Formats: sequence, C-alpha cells, structure tokens
Amino acid sequence: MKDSNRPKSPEERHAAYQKGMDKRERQKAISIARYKKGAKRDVERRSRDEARKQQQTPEQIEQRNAEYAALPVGRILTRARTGILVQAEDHNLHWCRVPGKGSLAKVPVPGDQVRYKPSTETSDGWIEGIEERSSLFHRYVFGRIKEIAANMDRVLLIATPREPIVSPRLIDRMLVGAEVGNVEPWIVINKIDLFDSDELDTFSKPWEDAGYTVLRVSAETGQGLHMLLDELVGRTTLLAGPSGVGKSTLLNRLIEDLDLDTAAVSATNDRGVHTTTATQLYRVPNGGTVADTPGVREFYPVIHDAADLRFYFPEFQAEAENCHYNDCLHLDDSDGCAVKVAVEEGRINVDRYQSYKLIHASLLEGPTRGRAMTQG
Ligand SMILES: Nc1nc2c(ncn2[C@@H]2O[C@H](COP(=O)(O)OP(=O)(O)OP(=O)(O)O)[C@@H](O)[C@H]2O)c(=O)[nH]1
Ligand SMILES: [Mg+2]
Ligand SMILES: [Zn+2]
Repeated sequence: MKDSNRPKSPEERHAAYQKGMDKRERQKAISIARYKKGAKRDVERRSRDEARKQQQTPEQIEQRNAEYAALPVGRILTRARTGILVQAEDHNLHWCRVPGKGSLAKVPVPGDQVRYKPSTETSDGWIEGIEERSSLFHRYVFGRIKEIAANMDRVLLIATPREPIVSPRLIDRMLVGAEVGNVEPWIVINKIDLFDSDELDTFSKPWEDAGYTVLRVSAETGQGLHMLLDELVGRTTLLAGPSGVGKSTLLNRLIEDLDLDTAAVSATNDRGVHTTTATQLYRVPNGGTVADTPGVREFYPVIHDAADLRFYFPEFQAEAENCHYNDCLHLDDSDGCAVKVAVEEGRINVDRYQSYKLIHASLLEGPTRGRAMTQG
C-alpha cells in the first residue's frame, strides 16, 4: 500500500486540516494584497500616461492619432495561450498579439473592438488599442479583476433547479455583476424536461418577483428555443452560469453547424465537469452574435464600495425612496428602512433580500477567494 493511501489517525487528519486552513488564510491575504496593489498600479499607470502625453508636441500627438485611426478595426472572438483571435470587418481571421506588457491600458477580451496592425508576412497582427466599451461583464477571481466579455448587449444567466443544483445566491451575484457591467440580464431556466411546473415556479419566483425576465427552455426537447433564437438575432448575447447547466448544448441546438463540446453532469456530486474552457463568440445565422463561456463556481462582482450594492437591486429602488435616511443601507440595524417594511409586507421577495445582505457582508470582507461566497 502506498504511504499516502494509509488511513490517517485523527491527529493526522486534524494536522492536515490545519495545514489547509493556513493555506486558505494565506490565499486570502494574498488576494487582498493583490487587490490593493492593482488599484495602486492603475493610479501609477494613469499618471505615467499623462506625463508621456505632456512630453509630446501637438503635431506628434496629431500624427499618432491619425496613424491609429487609419488602422483596421476587428472584434476579438476568443483568447488562447497562443494569441488573440481577431475577426476583421471583411470576416477574415487574424491571430494577434499585444506588442508589449503594459502597452495597452486595458486587457483585451472577447467582444472587444480593437485596432490592429496587420503583419506584412503572415495573416497575424498586433493589437494597438481597444475601442471604448459599451459594457463589460467582469468579476473578481483570486483578488484580481477578470474581464469575461465586453460589448455584450445581454447576458443569459442559465440555471437549473437540479442536475446540477444551482444556488439562487450565485444567480443573484451574477445579476449584480450584469447590472454593474451595464449588461441586461435575463434568466433562462434550462432542462425543464426534467422538472414539474411546481418546482420550476418555486425556483423562478424570486427573480420574477424582482421583475427580471425568466424564460423556461429545454435544449433536450426544444421547448422554448424558438423564442430564444428570435432574441439572439440582432444583438450580442453572452451565455453564463455554472458548469453543466447546458450552455453549450443550448448553443448547439440554436445554431446549425456548431459542434461545441458538452459533457454529462457528474453522477457523484451533481456538478458540472467544466467542459468549456474559454469564452468564444459565434455568429448567429440571421445576424447577431453569441458567446459561450466556461462555467463559474463562484462570482464576486466588481464593486469597490459595499454601500453601492443597494443600487444594483432594481426592485429596491422605488421602496428605498421612502427610507427615513437618504443613505440607508437597508440592513438589519437600519432605522426607518422602507425596504425592510416592503420585505415584511411581501412587496420585496425575502430570498432576494437575504441575498442582498449576504452579498453586502462579503463585499465588506473584500474580494478574496472562498467557496463560502456562493453558499448560505
Ligand atoms: N435533460 C436535459 N439535459 C440537458 C439539457 N441541456 C443540456 N443537458 C445535458 O447537460 C449536460 C451538460 O451540458 P453542457 O452543455 O456541457 O453544459 P455547460 O453549461 O456548457 O457546461 P460547462 O461547459 O462545463 O460550463 C450534458 O450532458 C447535456 O446533454 C436539457 O435541456 N435537458
Ligand atoms: Mg460548455
Ligand atoms: Zn432602507
């Protein structure tokens, strides 16, 4: 028998547990430090850019701007270790790279419109700049901001009550992420062939109460897919959600010729197995774009001041006007809070309010890694 397979004594198990705890604590500290360092770096970079600009003559600046404006524009379809796949306006594809570390003010992500300099010998090129974004779906991962996709009109948050079990809290976190990033969120409940309508009603209720659009579909039977396909036409839509909910299966059903990898939910722990590994954009036949994304386990929205969270729960807004204090945070100890009254009287869904309080508490802790963020 290999030594590592030997049954462990309680003392050994405890020591291993302690070691794990230390590691988690360390990870948390690293995450917070990174977050602070990142914020400092941004400020430094901005002042460096300013200084550089001031050293240039107006003619130099004008010439640079003209050169830049003459570069072709393309859209990033995906990122891989080998490069960034850019689709030109003539639909040709170019694998591009970024000229040097720090040469761009932002990280280029799928959905970005970029200016690129084609290489003369190959079909490759260099990304010279990123155009202004209309929206950005992003989150914190290990204390760093991770941009998922830019310029999305809508995000479909795909969920299932079971197989795999999707925590409504995770969906609430992603809803906040969409509101923060200026992307319109819809909720799409997939696999309705597996559940009766009572279960589906219970699962959908908090979001329906909050006023969000909730669709019910089945990639398996095709139920609800016509409506979904119509909605994809003429816009850029991101599919997001936990692993195993059927994002890729839905896209395969909706778009002919698409053959994305999909995989069954693990029988042992009712979780997806993380089949899709990179965000990628695809063309919708009648015009439009969809993006498939890897499944998320947890979602920490990019909000720097926890007090701002209250603005990202749309159903709170009308009630909050009647709170006694203007800066009311609608928490347990908030005096004269009209949101709390609305929860008690059933005008605001109590599950959504619980999510609000939990997310608020986690924002006070800072953007660290932790499974706990999606639990509770
Ligand atoms: N019964 C049923 N099964 C479905 C449905 N849609 C997808 N599945 C199954 O769910 C499993 C997971 O589907 P995927 O499309 O790989 O899930 P995903 O969301 O892309 O997962 P990741 O890529 O890991 O994030 C596959 O075995 C699908 O066949 C559905 O509507 N009904
Ligand atoms: Mg997938
Ligand atoms: Zn209040």
